Amino acid sequence: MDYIKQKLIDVAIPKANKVRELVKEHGDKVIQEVTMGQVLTGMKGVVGLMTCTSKLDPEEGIRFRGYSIPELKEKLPKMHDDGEPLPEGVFYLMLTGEIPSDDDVKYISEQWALRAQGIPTHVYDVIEALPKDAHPMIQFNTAILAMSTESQFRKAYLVGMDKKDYWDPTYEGVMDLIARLPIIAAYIYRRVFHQGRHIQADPSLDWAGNLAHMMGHDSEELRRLMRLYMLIHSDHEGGNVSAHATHLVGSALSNPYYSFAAGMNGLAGPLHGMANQDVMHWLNKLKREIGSEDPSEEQIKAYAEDTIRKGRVIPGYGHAVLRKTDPRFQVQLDFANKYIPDAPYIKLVNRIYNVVPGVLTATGKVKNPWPNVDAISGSLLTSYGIAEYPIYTVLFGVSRALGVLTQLIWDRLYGLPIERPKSQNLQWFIDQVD
Ligand code: CMX
Repeated sequence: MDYIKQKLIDVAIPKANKVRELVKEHGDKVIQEVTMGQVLTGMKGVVGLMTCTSKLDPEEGIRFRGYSIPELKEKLPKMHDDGEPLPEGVFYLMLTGEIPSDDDVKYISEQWALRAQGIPTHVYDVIEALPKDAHPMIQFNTAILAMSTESQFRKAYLVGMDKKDYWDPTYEGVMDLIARLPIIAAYIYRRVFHQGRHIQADPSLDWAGNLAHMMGHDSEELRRLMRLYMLIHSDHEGGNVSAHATHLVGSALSNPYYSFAAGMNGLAGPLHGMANQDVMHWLNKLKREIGSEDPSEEQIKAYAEDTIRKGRVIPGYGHAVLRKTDPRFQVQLDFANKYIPDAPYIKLVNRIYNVVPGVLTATGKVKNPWPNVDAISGSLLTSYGIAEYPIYTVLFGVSRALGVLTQLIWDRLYGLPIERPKSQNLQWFIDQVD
């Protein structure tokens, strides 16, 4: 058996027993009071999920299995000493709870390169049947669903299997899916933006480096950026829309492809992953309407205030949980300051950072006026020549697979049941007050 699967069994059995014991022995224990406000404003702060891959602190930001992003940069295996950690490493960490060795990361990289080879031709036919100007997220999500013909979970389920074993074909499907996503993403990118001139995968490259390569960008610096991008977008606890949707659909024992496609449909919303594309539209409109490539802070402030006055959101700012600058924003800014401090878009991002938090705070209602991950990611990619904004959410999705699909494997290792919260009509809520 694959040694990672054996490791999972060893780690998971006592934990799954603990979950069963908690439900059996302490199922009636009240763990939290929930307010009307919480339920009616998106269930913020309501503990309704169990996720072990990462934890989000409002002040500090994300920790992956207890490790902050700076700690990951120090501890996870890298291609080069001064480079960025390999996303294979954060996947291993989220899956097993342990920092991987160089060999573990190499093993995963090789597994993914091997599994990437089996994409059936109908997946490409389905993509080609869509108009070229269909948004890349439409093409991406359609391709994910088309790949579900390969689902090992569904096949095993039809044959019949013990509930305790659900996680095993889920793991196989997840590994296949993650392996294939960079190929699908690059295929869509080259189809839409490069006249369909596709570039073959190079199996000797790492997962993120290969994605950059297949997109047609082979500089070492861009590979480093892609590794960083894939690392930091991979997971953000269990309650964000893409993770929660994947988990919810997965709780019906839908196969990993269906479950992940559900998450990606959520990621395509402008308040979630599509914000990275919208930030670029906002920046460019700002420059156009001000009539300058180098707007001043006063001009940016007036433009941001105008956006608010019109009842619109400033993309890339605010967060449902975070209450400080997103460390995923900061680590990208550090990267930009190291490699391309003078890039015009980075200067603009810095200027906006000086101004927009004040504008949002002045509204008196925005709970977090600070930048999130999306406030800079597009500016970085654009500065490196990936200036086709609609592909940004697809790249976010490729990375997000690492976290939400690991969560799905763990849902099945824990043996979590179908999710079914109670809903009530408006009168019920009014009656609570009366
Ligand atoms: N610009 C303008 N108004 C904003 C705002 C922003 N960036 N962020 C929040 N607000 C507004 C909300 O729309 C809300 O207004 P109303 O009371 O009139 O409805 C009010 O401030 C309170 O909202 P909140 O509690 O601070 O924020 P929410 O938890 O409801 O929403 C988020 C969080 C991210 C959806 C919101 O901050 C937003 O719309 N940001 C811009 C879009 C964005 O960058 N999304 C990406 C998030 C990260 C990711 O998932 O990738």
